[in-house]
Amino acid sequence: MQDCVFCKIVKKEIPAEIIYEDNDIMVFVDVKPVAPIHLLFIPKKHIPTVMDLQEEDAVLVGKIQLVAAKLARDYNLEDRGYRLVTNCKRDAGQLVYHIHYHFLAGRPFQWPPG
Ligand code: D5M
Repeated sequence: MQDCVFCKIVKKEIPAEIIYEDNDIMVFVDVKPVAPIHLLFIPKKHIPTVMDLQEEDAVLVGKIQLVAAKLARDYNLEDRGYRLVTNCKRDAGQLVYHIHYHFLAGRPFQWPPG
């Protein structure tokens, strides 16, 4: 999508600190980190929100979960763990309308979130 900042990162039109990339997904460092490790997992395909996911995207979403767990091991988070969250639309605070999962780690997180 032409005006989507994350599509521009996928196309390498704007820079990002890319941590992982394959045919379907990309992982890069969030520019406004709220944790010592704050990565964004995105599908390369432009999908505005998780409510726009189709049946055919099930494998894609599962893959994001699996790559997150793999990267967690790479970051030696076996003991401490991590949080993987997605904000869907206004009340959740979604600012970028291209699905992204925040991977947060390196400090304890509260529940429920604010
Ligand atoms: O979170 C959107 C997130 O996207 C927010 O944490 C900042 C991040 N962001 C925005 N632009 C960029 C670029 N260009 N690189 C890296 N990270 C970026 P939301 O869940 O929509 O509120």
